[in-house]
Amino acid sequence: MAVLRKAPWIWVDGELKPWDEAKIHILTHALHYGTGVFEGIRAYADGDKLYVFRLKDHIKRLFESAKIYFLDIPYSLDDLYQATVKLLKANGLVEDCYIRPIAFRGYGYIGLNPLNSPIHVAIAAFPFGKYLASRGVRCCTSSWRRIPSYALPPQAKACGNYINSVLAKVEALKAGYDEAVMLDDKGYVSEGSGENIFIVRNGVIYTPPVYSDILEGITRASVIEMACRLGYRVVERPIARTELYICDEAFFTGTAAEVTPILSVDDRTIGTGEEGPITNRIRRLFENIVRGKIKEYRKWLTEVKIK
Ligand code: PY5
Repeated sequence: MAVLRKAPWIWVDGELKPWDEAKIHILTHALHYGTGVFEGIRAYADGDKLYVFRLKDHIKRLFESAKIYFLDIPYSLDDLYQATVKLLKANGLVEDCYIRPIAFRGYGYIGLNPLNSPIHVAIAAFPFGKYLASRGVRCCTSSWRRIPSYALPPQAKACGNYINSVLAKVEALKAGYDEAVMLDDKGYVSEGSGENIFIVRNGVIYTPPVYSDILEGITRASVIEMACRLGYRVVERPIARTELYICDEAFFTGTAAEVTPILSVDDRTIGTGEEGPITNRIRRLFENIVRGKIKEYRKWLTEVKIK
């Protein structure tokens, strides 16, 4: 069984608690009904400091997800920003980390109405390496469709949404693939189980629009900005399933996935079956940006001195 590597502290409702003491009650509303929202953030180690990638943007999205569910986070954006920095310093880890803030409805009431259950906020940060294989992944199209926003808005990063992603991910793994590509309810390409998707055709980069029921990824927005600045044309438009089979290149983006090449979809090899040149250029630029090596993108990084 895969186990997380522990860190000394977890920030819970305003205080740092030892890792093993950060616990919740069995009757936590969010455990039963998925009534929580969360974020995934990465911090990259460089000597004695960490660079947190787009920390403010992630916390802002946490508040936006919470707003959709009337989940009034009892902290300000700046409070959670400072709490994250404080946690990273307290943990003292100078290695690549994953940061997981979560706001959720706690123990109080067993009925569906969440509004009378207490709201808790926690932030965990722990050592984390690659999420998907860096050389690339083999994908299948999931038989599970991405939840349509008229049923459950994928634009909110809500805990309950992820049961849809879990169905797709497990289906892909059991069929011998690494990752699933989900279609939206109209049959257009939506996203991976936990990543946004891009394809390249004749030098132009395409990615599904928000109305294809995607999470508006922060890595996606970053890659769009980077690709435009490199001089590529980036077009947000619906993508047909068959375009995945005949495109020149395809890749996933996400906090966990970073920039990961897609090598095949439904057993159709993409391009040469290896990372394509445009994907390679974007991935390398991304890797340099997150480690603070490119001056004009330093604006995306929060530098946290650890020692
Ligand atoms: N789409 C979905 C469904 C996601 O869960 C994620 C992030 C993304 C897209 C990419 O968004 P961003 O670029 O803002 O990270 N997924 C989480 C992550 O930390 C959880 C994955 C296990 O990457």
